[in-house]
Amino acid sequence: MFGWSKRVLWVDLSRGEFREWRYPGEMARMFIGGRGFAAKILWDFLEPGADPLGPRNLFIAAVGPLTGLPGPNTGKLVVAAKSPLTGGYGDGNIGSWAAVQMRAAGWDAIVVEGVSEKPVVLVVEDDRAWLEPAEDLWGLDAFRAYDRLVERYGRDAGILLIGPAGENLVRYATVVSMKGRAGGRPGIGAVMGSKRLKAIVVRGSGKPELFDPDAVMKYAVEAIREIKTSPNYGFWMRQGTMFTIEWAQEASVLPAYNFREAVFEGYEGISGSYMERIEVDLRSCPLCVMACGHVIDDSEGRRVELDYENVAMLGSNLGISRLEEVGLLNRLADVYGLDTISLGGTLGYALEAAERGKLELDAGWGETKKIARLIEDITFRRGVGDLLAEGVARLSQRVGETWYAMHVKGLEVSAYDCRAAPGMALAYATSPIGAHHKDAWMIGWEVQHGRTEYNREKVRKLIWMQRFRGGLFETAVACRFPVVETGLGLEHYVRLFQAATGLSYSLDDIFTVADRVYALIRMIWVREHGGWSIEKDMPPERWFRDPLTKGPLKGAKLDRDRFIDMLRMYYEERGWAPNGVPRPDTLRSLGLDGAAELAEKYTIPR
Ligand code: PTT
Repeated sequence: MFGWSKRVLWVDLSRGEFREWRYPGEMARMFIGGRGFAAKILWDFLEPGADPLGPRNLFIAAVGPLTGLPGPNTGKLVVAAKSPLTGGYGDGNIGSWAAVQMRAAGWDAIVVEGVSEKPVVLVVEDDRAWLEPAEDLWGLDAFRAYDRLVERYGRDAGILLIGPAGENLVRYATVVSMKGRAGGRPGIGAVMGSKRLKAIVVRGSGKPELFDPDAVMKYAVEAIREIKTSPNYGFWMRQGTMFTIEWAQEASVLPAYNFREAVFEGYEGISGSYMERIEVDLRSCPLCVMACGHVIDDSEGRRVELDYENVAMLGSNLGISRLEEVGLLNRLADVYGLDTISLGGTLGYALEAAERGKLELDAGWGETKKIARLIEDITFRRGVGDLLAEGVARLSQRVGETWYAMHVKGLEVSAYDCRAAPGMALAYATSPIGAHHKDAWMIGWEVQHGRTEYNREKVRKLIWMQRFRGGLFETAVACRFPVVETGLGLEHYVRLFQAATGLSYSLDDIFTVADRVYALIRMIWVREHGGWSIEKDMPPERWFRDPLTKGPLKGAKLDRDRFIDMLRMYYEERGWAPNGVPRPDTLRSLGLDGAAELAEKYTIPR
């Protein structure tokens, strides 16, 4: 079988045991890799009800058949586990040399279970794997630890690691890579921390076996040429995702003051245009031709890589209008290993609760230095920081006011206000990990094609996005930016997939895999929750309750009944029951017979 090594490295930290699992070819054909493998492994091997921060949870790093190919932008891997933040399925997609090295070492996935007695580094070199003590690294921030690991294992080593937030089990701690790449928003870094796994270091000397290597090279070169000649390429290279600040302000979707408003008076100071003036460097993931890592010096004169989500959630959402100051908060998140989006959502809620007299906090809107101190308190779980380390859902329950806690299923929403964007609200509601934008960036489409409609056209568009963004890119595992930012056609990926694997899958076949993966992930949530109901998929109450009071969309809010109608349409289109559980016949038609048996118990009649 080409395109896959068909080998998973399985590590039990409690026993100090390693084994190679040669999985059946059927698994590759049905789930492709990345998120698909993570879902399949969690479904088959995770003990239902396992404590996400206990020994039975499984940490998974998985590549796909496109990972590490000559291009375009294939230096990516998926990290996944049962999430300590949401209690459901959690994953993230991270740019890392570890992705390229895993393929060179011939592992399609690494699964880690158990808990080590002492902090360790898992070292993988081709076929061999072993543990090394990491007491000297434990407690170090992610950048210092990264430098030490590079000294020890070499510049070309693939390294995934955690910062102190992961060690201290902050529920939205991420996995970090390459000083400024972070992935696994729903606390996948905390899962590593709970296992006392400070880092994974991978090196390989081989090459993935491909069906037609010449065709792979030819298609990769063609795709790269098309990206570089796209009309948007020049602007993209200048601003990357940071162009979105000005766009979001204009479209009235930029989160401000914990999503109280969707325009921000100080947006110019945190914009992509301002960034262009102070930029000092540009960084990228391995094998990337679209470098999105725009680097500035923060207010303390230290280098930091910026992205729209980080800047909106730690900038306008907290009332901060100086990019260098936002950069400081962004850098703290990177060195401590905290997810910027969940951090911004949790801090935003805390500032608002404090303003309302419901929480004692020594910080207010725009007070960067005090907020920076709070971020340290969160990381080390000191004082009120310990409560904020639990994420916004738990925090809001403790405070006793939940309607302005901006999350879905416990995952804080990314940086798009949805009062006048029901399609984007539906994207958050139905994302397989909680409120994240990666599976469907409906907001761009809605701003162009109509914001007020709640209709089936939007539902279908959303599912199409989920199929290619959350399906193709998260299972075959490559960066989606070439398609979504420069308009590269999806057919490039189908050709690459065919040339790499020898399987004659069409785009529709890949979309069927995507549907299978979505249904299985939903069944993981159903199994963990002991059933499902439509309320669990609802967006934050604030968007239904508090209209915007400023900007061109003043007065806008979501309509609950019409939103519920649209959510039901979504279930229908996916072949799921009105309570959001996939129907047994849908699951069987996707080859998920085991999941169908469980669904019999929880599904409700049409
Ligand atoms: C992603 C989420 C995003 S989405 C951003 S900015 W973005 C935030 N980045 C963080 C960061 O930085 N530091 C930090 N401490 N926390 C952060 N949390 C946030 O995490 C990222 C790029 C980006 S930048 C995006 S959209 C695209 N995402 C892709 C994806 O999800 N899948 C895919 N196949 N291709 C993608 N390409 C793009 O990659 P999560 P990264 Mg990310 C500093 O991790 O959990 O998926 O959440 O990983 O390597 O930094 O690449 O405007």
